[in-house]
Amino acid sequence: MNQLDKTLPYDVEAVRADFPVLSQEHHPGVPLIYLDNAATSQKPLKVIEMLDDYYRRYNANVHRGIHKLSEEATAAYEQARLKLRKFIKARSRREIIFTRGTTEGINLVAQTWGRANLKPGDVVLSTQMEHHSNIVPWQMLATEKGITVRYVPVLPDGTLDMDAYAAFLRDEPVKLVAVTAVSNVLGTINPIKEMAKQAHEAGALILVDAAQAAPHLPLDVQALDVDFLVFSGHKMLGPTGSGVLYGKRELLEAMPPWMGGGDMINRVTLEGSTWNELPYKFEAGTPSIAEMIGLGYAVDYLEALGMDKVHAYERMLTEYALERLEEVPGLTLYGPSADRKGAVATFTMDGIHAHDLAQMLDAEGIAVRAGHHCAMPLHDCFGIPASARASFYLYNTVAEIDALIEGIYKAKQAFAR
Ligand code: C6P
Repeated sequence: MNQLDKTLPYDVEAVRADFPVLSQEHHPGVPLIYLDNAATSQKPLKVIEMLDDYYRRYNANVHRGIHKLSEEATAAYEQARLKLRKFIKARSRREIIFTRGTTEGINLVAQTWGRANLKPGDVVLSTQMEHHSNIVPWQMLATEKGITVRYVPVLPDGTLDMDAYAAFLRDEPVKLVAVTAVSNVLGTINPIKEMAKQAHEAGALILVDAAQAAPHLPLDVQALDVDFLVFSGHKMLGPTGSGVLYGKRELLEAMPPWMGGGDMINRVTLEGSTWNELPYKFEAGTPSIAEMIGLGYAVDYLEALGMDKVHAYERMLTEYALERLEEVPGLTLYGPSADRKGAVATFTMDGIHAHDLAQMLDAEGIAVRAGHHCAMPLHDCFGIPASARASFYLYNTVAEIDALIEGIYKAKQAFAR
């Protein structure tokens, strides 16, 4: 075993035993090495069992019934909200809006806050490293409202051009900064606290896409002083269809609702309707009940390990992976050094298309992602159509990274023939 294993902050083998999928064979006789965690994470047994228990024992709609089953489901659902509040250190449970994921959270802010507050000529300041879900909703709003979307450039080292950021805030009527905390391609950890401070000094609000941050780093929305923050449950051990929009209470109170329907109203007459209190004003219809309770269990799991430890462990893994990848002739890495990035290694190989590489790695049992990773403008910046991405999580090991490197060498040999 590698010398890194001596300094592990937790027992990785014990953690791996909690994830049934990790012990399966990917192909007959070939174990699974799952390195596509930025796309979605695997789920621990506790979350899987919780879903089973919910549907077997207390499946019911929430906030509606007065029967015991509905009360039990409602209590578990609202308990999950309290766990999520604590996880990101929000002031109040009313600031935690349950969504189906990051994409829905950003669209909610665009369609409510954006529609109500932006006027022709206003600027939404995004960045070149955003996932499409933090670009397209603003472009859609630009068409509708006559606003402009501008983008902070990415420097060759994979960090944001902070001089350009300051200049945009100084020279343009920026009303909202929409930025990712961690790039899903470069892994870059952006200086969110500083960016929030600068945005506020310029009179703008800030929305943070924490899809790649919440699973990996401790988050404190009060210390960061961000206005909105969104993330997806499925990337942090939780079920698909679960997610959170955090918003400062005074902003959420002032925003009109988005979708209309059950649960989000106070009173409905044929002449008009009034709205429910937070957070329900933004949760129309039957929500993802089992999924949100499952996300609460996922948060329990993460907190039991400790987000500081998760981050420390992943940093070790990423450092090791980058070191090993740098040694591979013909391989180009994208993004900053391990001390400034999340658990992502994105690369291209001379003479091998990313898709071919991913396919050859799959034959070795290694799951990585290839393509533009829903970040086409970022790939345009680097002048590449596609890249391969290995992304790590709390259950990956140094041995798995060694297998990845071996797999890459094998693919190189095959293509050299
Ligand atoms: N990135 C990836 O492989 P949803 O699909 O709503 O759960 O998350 C969207 C999203 C938003 N922002 C960032 C930074 C993201 O990484 C993602 C999802 C996955 O990189 C799937 S495209």
